[in-house]
Amino acid sequence: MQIARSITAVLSDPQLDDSLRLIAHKVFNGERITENEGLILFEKGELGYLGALANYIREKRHGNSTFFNRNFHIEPTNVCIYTCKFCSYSRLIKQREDGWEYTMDDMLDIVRKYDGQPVTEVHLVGGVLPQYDLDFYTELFRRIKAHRPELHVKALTPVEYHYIFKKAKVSYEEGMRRIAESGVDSLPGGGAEIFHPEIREQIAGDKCTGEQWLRIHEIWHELGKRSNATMLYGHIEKYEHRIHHLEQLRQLQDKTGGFQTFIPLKFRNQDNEMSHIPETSVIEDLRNYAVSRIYLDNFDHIKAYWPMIGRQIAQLSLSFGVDDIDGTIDDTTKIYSMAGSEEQNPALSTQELVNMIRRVGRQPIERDTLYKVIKDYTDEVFEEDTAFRGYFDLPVVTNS
Ligand code: V47
Ligand code: SF4
Repeated sequence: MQIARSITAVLSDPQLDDSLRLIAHKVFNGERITENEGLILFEKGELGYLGALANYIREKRHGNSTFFNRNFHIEPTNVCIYTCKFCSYSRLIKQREDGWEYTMDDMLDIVRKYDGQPVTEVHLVGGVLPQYDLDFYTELFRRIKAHRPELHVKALTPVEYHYIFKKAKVSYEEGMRRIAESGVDSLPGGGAEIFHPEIREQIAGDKCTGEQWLRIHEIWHELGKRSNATMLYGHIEKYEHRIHHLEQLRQLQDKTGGFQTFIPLKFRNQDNEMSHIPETSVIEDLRNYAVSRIYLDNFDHIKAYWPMIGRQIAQLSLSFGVDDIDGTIDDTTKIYSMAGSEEQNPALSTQELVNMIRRVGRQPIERDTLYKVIKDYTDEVFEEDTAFRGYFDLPVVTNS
């Protein structure tokens, strides 16, 4: 299913710029594009052109399949020793009475709340505080696994790992080995922001560097484990910084093959120190998904994270290179509602996710975190589903 042009229509367009035609030929032939060509795509590629190329790759890899999972988040705290300028969620230690700080029992209670429910993944990430150290987290992961061994634990980013390993005086290698032993199954993609030091310094200067982020993922991959990667875009970075970021990821993926999914994260500007910067347009968001799909030829999946981008753009993105829209979430994350996302209480039932995917002509597939297919919902009929009628678009069900 295509919203716009096909790659063959693009290739036969007599008006097409020569450099864009060359790139389209490369994509059609399955060849890798260079950094300079990536930059050309960002600078000159209009939406229809980029969509045609990205959709060609997406359908070659996955056909119409569109992946989602059943998950929930645990955010241990929103108090943080760091001061990232884009963060709407965190509170400084001196304002800690405005935030929350869960104990280990609080977090185990959240896990227990899902007993008997068919969730497959817990995504655990939050602020950085001294009491959440290596011993605390390894104990927490062990106890989660002891309670529910089959629940996939996707936890913490190099931002936390760098901090807790330094505090425990262990090397990254030793630290990641202990983390794997304690039950963490995979790493989420957070904390990547923008790797380029000139930009990172200005927006997230006091936390781990881009190089450290990449090194921790590399060590994790060497242990035979998988992880995701993100990029925070649409603030003070330029296209060249986005390409630099994508290039670092592509190089590491060539080396290890350990990344599963790339998740572009649109900067949301409510209540943070960068609120004066306007947010990107929907067209720029779709262009960014498309260039990411084209550039990262060694990544299997591109994800649109619906609590951040909103359900409707997530649906549109499925024609611009995206094949995954994350999961049910169950209103367990505050990062994006506090930053101004239209999704103020993010929660979707399986039925709602399935219908979102069907309404844009794609096939809904429930996956586990490692992309093993749990269920193909293509022909599923929901008894209570009175809303869905073929491919007509309907107002998205809201949970407010
Ligand atoms: O690293 C914080 C971002 C990330 C804002 O791996 C913001 O499956 C936009 O990484 N505007 C954490 N973004 C979330 C994350 C993630 C989300 C969903 C799925 C996965 C996965 C990973 O959120 C942070 C930061 O880049 N963030 N504040 C903001 N105002
Ligand atoms: Fe802390 Fe993460 Fe917010 Fe940065 S983005 S201030 S590390 S919670």
